[in-house]
Amino acid sequence: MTAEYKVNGAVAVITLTNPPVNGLGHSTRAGIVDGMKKALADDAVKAIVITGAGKAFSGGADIREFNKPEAFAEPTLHSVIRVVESSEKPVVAAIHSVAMGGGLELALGCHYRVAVPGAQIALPEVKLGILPGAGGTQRLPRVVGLEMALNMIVSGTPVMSEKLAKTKLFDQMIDGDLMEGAIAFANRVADARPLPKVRDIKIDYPNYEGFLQFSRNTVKAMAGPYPAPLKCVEAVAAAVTQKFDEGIKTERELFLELVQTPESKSLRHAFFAERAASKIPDVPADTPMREIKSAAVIGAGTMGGGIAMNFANAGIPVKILEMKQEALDRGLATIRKNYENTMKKGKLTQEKFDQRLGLITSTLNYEDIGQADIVVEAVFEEMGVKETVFKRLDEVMKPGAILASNTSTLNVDKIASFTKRPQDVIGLHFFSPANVMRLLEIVRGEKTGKDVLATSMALSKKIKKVGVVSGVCDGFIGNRMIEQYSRQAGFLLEEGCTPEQVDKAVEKFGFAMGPFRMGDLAGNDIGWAIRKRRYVEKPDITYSKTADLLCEMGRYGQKTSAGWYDYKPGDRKPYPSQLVNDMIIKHSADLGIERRKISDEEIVERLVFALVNEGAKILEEGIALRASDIDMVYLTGYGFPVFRGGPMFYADTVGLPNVVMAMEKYARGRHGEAWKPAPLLARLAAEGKTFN
Ligand code: 3H9
Repeated sequence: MTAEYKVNGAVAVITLTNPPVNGLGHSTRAGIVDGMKKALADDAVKAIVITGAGKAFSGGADIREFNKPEAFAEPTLHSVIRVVESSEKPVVAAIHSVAMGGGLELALGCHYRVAVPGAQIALPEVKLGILPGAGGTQRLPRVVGLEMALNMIVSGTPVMSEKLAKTKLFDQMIDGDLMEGAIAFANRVADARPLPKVRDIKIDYPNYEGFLQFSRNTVKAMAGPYPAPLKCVEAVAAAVTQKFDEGIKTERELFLELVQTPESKSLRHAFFAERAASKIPDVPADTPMREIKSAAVIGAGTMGGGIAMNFANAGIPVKILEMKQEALDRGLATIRKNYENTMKKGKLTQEKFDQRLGLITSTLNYEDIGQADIVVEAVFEEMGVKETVFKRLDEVMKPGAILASNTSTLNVDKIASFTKRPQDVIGLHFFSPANVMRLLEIVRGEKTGKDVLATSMALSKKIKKVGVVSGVCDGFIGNRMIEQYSRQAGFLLEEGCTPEQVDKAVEKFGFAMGPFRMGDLAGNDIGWAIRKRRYVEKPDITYSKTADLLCEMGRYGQKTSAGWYDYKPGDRKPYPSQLVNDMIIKHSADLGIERRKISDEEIVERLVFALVNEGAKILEEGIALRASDIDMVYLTGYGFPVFRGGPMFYADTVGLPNVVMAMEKYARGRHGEAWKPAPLLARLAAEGKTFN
């Protein structure tokens, strides 16, 4: 059992011992009940304290048990809370670090709660697409009030314990040693009777109907495709409109409804995928790491500037190197402006602004960056340019420095071969805008040292990115897949779609942005340069020529105020372009294609299944370690809808045989060769299996 029982004078202490965060899995639940039984049977015990070992009071239900029979095995969390609440001896929750979800619900079932300042208090279930299912929606409003509870439950955001010190949630804040304080408190209340129960507190909120209606309207407008937030409001409403036991029943019904929704399954998948991504099978957690106390960035362009901001935001001093003073000044001015904008939005204090800018210095001289622990190159995407830079870095960087390239497509092994220390070279592929996007593709070269990989992984966490490891291939995980998606988008134009129709269909599916709006934002000339390279290197790959024709018209996107769409000066809103649509129609005619009406369903299937098929190849080749890593790349770097869990998870939900069937249908159309199912996909579909 993962709970420990000890007696300290007249006080029994039950300590949850289920690392990493004392999730309330079956063996922990059983351990609590066991401890309660011992304490109740021991006449010398007058009061009971429940606490958590290590870095949490409790992070809530053990999410590793979700979808497993243990989750529903007795004692359930409900039963545990019933035992605690109905105990004849007072039970005190001693809270530190984290009390979340089921952990907070357990504490709310105790007669008293004491806490240290700085503990994170939350009911974050909504973030997993569910709601608190062990009484949280009924008990929290009774102690912190209707409004505060509703906010906490609908947003899932943690509140620091000291902010709740004056509410009925806590009976005492403890400044010194928590256990000493908790045991002293327990001794003090040992004889107090009757024992207070949160369930007996009356919620006092005149005109609660008006407030609840207002909340329903606001939450409905903000929830988008997610069903959980509105159900949270319904559950909290039951705390005011129904008797306690009825409210618990309502909460239970809503909880069970939500657990089954595809949105919740996707959110839970994303939660695990994010944590799984940091695990590299042959790089154990105890791999020695290099110290990163300073950084350098080569290139003060959009990418270089964004990367430098990441280091500064994490408190790591960073030096930016450029070739010309002009470029350096421009880059630094952009960084300053970005921080100023954040400050204007109230998200950065003047002090932090000064501190961050103070951490960013600049130079025109390679010798000045030699002592940095890590250098990230963000120069022009061309092997010759990379060669010059890496040869120079090899000369100036101190031994043991990590040499990283921000390349988005080029061969990292080749880049490493320009140095005499390939073990120190790694790809760190940031996504634009680099100071905002959460994804960091960590490209492991053939000779990359395990310590360099482990350090890069830890660094990604430090700079608040989701690091996903990719092997070396053209485009790595994300861009190699997006190429297939973009190819289909181009073919759709030739066959009958407009850019607007494709974008709308994909955005309705949930993508943050369709492929053509995305192209205009990123710059259509980037894809053009890549295709020109492909025409030489891989002449048998076919692309629609529409994108080349667009670039030949000088329509590179927002930066030229014209791309797939028209733009007005100073306005990022896309307006459908007659000129572009005429170009597309003429191109279809030149190819002898009779344009047809294409359904949104076909658009989405062709774009998303093209991602899935390439993802399957990437997985089989070992470029990605696991299907969920591919999902993470798309959720955090490419705006794939989180409520669909990522392309591979989505394919699993659609059913792989159905995906293959759709592909066979498209294989009978134009460019049918693109639709040959990847061997792994075909095999899993035939065996009735899934990617994840
Ligand atoms: C619930 O309670 C339902 C009930 O209402 C109803 C029941 C009937 N269980 O995030 P980190 C692991 S729903 C098991 O990197 P941090 C995590 O996988 C639950 N494991 O650390 C990782 O493992 P590994 C509601 C969990 O310090 C390790 O802990 N609760 C759980 O940045 C470290 O995680 C939540 O939604 C868990 N509940 O943040 C809480 N939580 O090292 C979600 C985490 O092997 N959790 N792990 O990769 C969090 O928000 C953060 O993890 C937390 C720690 C703040 C706790």
